[in-house]
Amino acid sequence: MDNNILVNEINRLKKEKNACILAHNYQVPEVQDIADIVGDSFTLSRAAAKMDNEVIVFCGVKFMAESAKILSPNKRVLLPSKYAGCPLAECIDKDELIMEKQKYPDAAVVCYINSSTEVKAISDICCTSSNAVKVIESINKNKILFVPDENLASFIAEKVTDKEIIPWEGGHCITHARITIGDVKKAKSDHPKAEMLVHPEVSKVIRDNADFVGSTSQIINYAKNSQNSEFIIGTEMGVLHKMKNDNPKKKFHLLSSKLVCQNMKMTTLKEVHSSLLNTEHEIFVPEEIRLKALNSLEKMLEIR
Ligand code: CIZ
Repeated sequence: MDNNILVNEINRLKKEKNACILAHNYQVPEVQDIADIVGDSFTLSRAAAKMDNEVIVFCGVKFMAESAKILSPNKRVLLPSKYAGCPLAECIDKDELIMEKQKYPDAAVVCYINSSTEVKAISDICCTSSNAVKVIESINKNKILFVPDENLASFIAEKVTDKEIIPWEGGHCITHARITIGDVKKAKSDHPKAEMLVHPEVSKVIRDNADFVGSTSQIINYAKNSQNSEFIIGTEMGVLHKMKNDNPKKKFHLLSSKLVCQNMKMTTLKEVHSSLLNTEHEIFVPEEIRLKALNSLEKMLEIR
């Protein structure tokens, strides 16, 4: 089936099944284009909780679809590509977190949304890259065990100086970790007038060379509101689609051609179509774990 036919079929099936499509900012352009909402995991989690469709097709990776299911247990949540996982979310499991918690019994436990449902279930509160600083500031303990992204942990530690942030060592996003200082030097020398905008999942040395550090949505908004007309973008290439659409007169350069997340690219129009047609691949979360993970997600959603 060619793409036009697939798009028509997807739209027909959406109506027939009372479904909505949510797509992460890192999805391929054609999947972003058929989505009802495109955003970061914070925006999409909130949207999933509010939508009254019976079916949510979550174009992203597994932990995102699971978060939608945790927040919307009565809806069918479908992940079009069943192999779309997140290596960062797999950096720590429940047993490792239990052991880490025993080392720091007086610390509050904050998990990044890029974590498994089991890890969310034994954390005090969850956060995303757009609200991490606010979430940490809201906690009335001075010691925070932060899992699993150590780069985001070090970014937060620079912003919230009155708390001790204990990172989970070795936890990082393999896509953002590919960027080297050599990539930064090359991009800056190729585009000397450009502002460099990066995600907090990059390492400190890259972050220290940036003009702005933020989540995907914050990077997209920054570029829209900036007076500058040229940008070097240090996050997964999927964000460029919206940025270019929103700002046809501005120029965007990917910091490195290595900024491609293979897991995010697994979802194609074909998978979305097949997911809607055959109800593939439905996400299930055992109720007992769901309720515990819900607690950490809801606490996050209460923070403005
Ligand atoms: O929070 C998210 O959705 C991720 C993984 C990145 C971002 O900044 O949007």
